Amino acid sequence: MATNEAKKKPNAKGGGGGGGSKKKEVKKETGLGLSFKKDENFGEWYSQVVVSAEMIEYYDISGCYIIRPWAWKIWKLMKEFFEKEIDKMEIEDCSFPLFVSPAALQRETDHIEGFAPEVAWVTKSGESDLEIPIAIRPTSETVMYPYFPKWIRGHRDLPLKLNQWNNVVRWEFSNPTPFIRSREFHWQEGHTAFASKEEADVEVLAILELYRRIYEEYLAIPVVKGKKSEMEKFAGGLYTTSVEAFIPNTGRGIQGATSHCLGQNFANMFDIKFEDEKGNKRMVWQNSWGYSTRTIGVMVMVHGDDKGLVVPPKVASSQVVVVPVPYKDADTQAILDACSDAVKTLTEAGLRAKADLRDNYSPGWKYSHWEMKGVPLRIEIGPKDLANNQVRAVRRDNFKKVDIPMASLAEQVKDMLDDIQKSLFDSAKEKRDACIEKVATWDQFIEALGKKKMILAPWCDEEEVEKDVKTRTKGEMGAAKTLCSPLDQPDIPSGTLCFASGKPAKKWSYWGRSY
Ligand code: 87F
Repeated sequence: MATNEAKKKPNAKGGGGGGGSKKKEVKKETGLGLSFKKDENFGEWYSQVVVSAEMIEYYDISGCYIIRPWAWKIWKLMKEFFEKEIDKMEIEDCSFPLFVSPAALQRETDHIEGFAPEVAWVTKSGESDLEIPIAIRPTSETVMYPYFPKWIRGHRDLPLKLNQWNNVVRWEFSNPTPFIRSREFHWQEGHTAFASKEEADVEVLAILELYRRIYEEYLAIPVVKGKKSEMEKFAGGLYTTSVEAFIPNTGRGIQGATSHCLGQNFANMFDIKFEDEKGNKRMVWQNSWGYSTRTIGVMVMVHGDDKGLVVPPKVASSQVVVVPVPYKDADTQAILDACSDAVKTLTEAGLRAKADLRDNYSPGWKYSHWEMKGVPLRIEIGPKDLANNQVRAVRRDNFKKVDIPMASLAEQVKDMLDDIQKSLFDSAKEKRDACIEKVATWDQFIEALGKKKMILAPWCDEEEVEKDVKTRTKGEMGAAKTLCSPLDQPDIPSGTLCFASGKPAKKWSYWGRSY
């Protein structure tokens, strides 16, 4: 992806609306079109879409972005779902500080070592140096766990299940991309402690299932649930599970969210123990899990097209936009009223609908504008529609047009939105599945990698081999690595050999380049 930040500041509006002058100037030419095509220049296309759709504004610090209401609402809708679900699991929200003391941060040495270059520090207040610099949280294990021993004494204090919605800072050096890789990002981080490994194991998968549902049911993006290799797992934990999405245009996998079983590593380091029923002191079992605003970026990449963003109805800020189409001698007021009535009907039916009644933009301009913003359904009302007591609905996903009688507006729009949600998922899945290739040998692997595939291969599960694959595939496009071993494992006939080492294969694993 191109890195020239200055280039990524397209003027989305292409001129103003002409308000203010005496004679009303109606904007006809949209000037809204994208100048890059998704299939031709994916990186530039992405940068342009997020700005033109009014999701992102670039900021004067590299890797930091303003998230505008159009994108934040998507985040909010996902959050509402997730909050309800974790509430059922009796996980409680809380808020820990943004800052970490160096002492706390460095108590956990195993995993922090590799991450150290990404930690940002506050070293000054005003002109004076701080006596002890303080770190800004990159994640909150070391912020939270020092306090767990205060709250966990006996088995009755368990499980402890906390979650926080916050922002974290990781000083990324490579290729910042809005939503996908930013220096500050928003997420939820869950941190839980149990008396037994069994309870922790159950929760890891329950949370992973919620992440799958966010992607598949809300964002209409197919994902693979899987386990990370020893090399790719969170080094501080016991094992890591993830949901993995795939971007067909770039041929790259992308980690969608992670749910870790931390085992007793942190418990040992932070001395988090409890007295069991028999009076024995035991270490707790811990999990941590998170999904971030990266979800939104994956949505843009998977569904967007050459006309801009495409938002699945379940996460769309506005699911329906109603546009009046008043011809010259038409009864404009009656058309505007019909638009307001339609919005009222839809809103009362629980849908998110808006009318665009601005008189300084032409209908054509509005069509392009809302297409760019990815509104799932557009409703047009003109004189003929008014006379026939109907509206014209146009789908954003396939531009199909349907006339709907006013009398059944809400029901039919609901059905159409459900259908759009479903077909976005189906078409994304079809494209993703077409990118999956099962291979048996190294030659097949290299060939599939050249074709930007997500590769399913039998693997001996040895770290040395994984390292070897990385070295052997190094190049301009980045090395291939394991994305995950799917939880849902195909049969592995006896005698199957590892594609890379020729040793007996232990499991199927997805491989590919990744974000
Ligand atoms: C960067 C700097 C310092 C990732 C980092 O995945 C520390 C870290 O610990 C770090 N980048 N990680 C791993 C985060 C693990 C875990 N934390 C809670 C999650 C989900 C939410």
